[in-house]
Amino acid sequence: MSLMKLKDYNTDDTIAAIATFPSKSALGVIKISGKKALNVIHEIFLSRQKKDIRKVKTYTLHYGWIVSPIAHRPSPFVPIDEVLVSIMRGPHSYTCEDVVEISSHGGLAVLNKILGIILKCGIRQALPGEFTYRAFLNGRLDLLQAQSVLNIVDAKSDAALETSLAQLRGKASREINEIKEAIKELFVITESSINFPEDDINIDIKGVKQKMKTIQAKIQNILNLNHDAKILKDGLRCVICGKTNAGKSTLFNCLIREERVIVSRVPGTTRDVVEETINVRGVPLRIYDTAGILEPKDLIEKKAIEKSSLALKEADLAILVLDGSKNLSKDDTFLINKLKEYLAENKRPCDNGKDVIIVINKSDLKQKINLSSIKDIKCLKVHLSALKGQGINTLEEAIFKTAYKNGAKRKDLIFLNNYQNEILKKVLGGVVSAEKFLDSIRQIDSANFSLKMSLDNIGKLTGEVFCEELLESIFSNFCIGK
Ligand SMILES: Nc1nc2c(ncn2[C@@H]2O[C@H](COP(=O)(O)OP(=O)(O)OP(=O)(O)O)[C@@H](O)[C@H]2O)c(=O)[nH]1
Ligand SMILES: [Mg+2]
Repeated sequence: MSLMKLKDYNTDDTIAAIATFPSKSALGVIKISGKKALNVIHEIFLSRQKKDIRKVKTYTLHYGWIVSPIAHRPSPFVPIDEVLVSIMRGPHSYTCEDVVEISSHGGLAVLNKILGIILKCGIRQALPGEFTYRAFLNGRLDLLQAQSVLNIVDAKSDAALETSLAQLRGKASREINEIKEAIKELFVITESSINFPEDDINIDIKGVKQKMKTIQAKIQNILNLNHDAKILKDGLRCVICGKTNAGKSTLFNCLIREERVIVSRVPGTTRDVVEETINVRGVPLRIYDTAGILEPKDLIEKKAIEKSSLALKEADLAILVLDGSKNLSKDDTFLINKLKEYLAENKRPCDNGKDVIIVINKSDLKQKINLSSIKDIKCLKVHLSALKGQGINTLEEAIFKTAYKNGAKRKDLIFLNNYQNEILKKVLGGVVSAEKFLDSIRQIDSANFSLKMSLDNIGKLTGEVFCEELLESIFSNFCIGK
């Protein structure tokens, strides 16, 4: 989809678009919005009851024919299609402008012909998301609600739909606004102290810091909710990694309940990264089997390592498979250290990084593995036998717990796009720094500045602060006609 530029969304124009999927279907809908909407429909519509469509009441439905514009109309007229026209006058319409919807027969030819006639009357074809953009500009929706409109159209499951509808009804907006008000209150407190000499500053630092902690927790909660919502929408990318012969492919087959990939005693069996999508207790899991080779002997192995590393890098969840019947090798240690690095990165404030589960496989054999070096890794550890299928339930439970940080209560989830998520992390970052600055009263102006940045960023989320990139990131992903 092409990325639209905001400057192309000229709000003075009247716009029109086919709103339904233009293919063989019973009905099709064309929408027109803007100042000229009623005049245009007057030009091209013949009401069966000979009404002047410009004068009818709002929220009314009219039967008749689409015909050539008055100036070019042959007599007797030639109908282009038999239609129903609905009239919704601004400001009580989707865009808050005058809106006309034409319900015609479905099908590419009919819809294109009607749209063509409308465009001939000096109306512009709408750009992606332009109707919703106008609804936003005219104050009917805020940006979080606009994003939810996109998610409703995109929803592929009941759960995703339920979440998006809650957001459209303003759930996320209310939470973000509460956070904004709380930050504003602290901003005002710090602002009032900036120009005073240190000794005269009389604010309850402990109380303010406590409030900052509460705000941080609330923002982190929204980031977590978005993390879960993303999983619900796009699935969780889960990579099985581990040295050769650890039993990755056996585990992969076991989880997908199919002999999908080759398993063998020969080290280096798997070369290509293989992907399957499964459902683990309601978690849509995109699961990847990877190669265990770490030192390439030829070009193919080199490629295999590259592909596996990339898959691991992009994963939301890494399952490290260790062979419990053997001592840890240097390959195991290499991978353990790599995952430790990932987990350390997660500790940065506001990060929703990679999760890790460690599987100690081959529990049906005598166990020789020394677990002391993984004792301090904070993640779930599961003993199982992929060969016998013993312990797979425990692993599935661990996947569910790790995936849904909030237990996947659908109606509580919040969908943000990547750009919104990044901005919310900046809001959090600002409050975290402000709190640190307050360790010293001398730095109260820095704390105040950090809060100002947080306020600016949260304003971008609600749409009060203009942010072109954010608007484009939302509206350019819409389809034309919405
Ligand atoms: N006893 C026992 N053997 C297992 C278990 N899981 C895997 N194996 C055996 O271990 C060997 C290697 O298994 P794979 O699943 O191919 O191992 P892999 O990690 O995919 O290996 P590469 O693809 O070479 O990286 C095979 O002979 C499997 O049958 C297990 O739980 N118990
Ligand atoms: Mg394999």
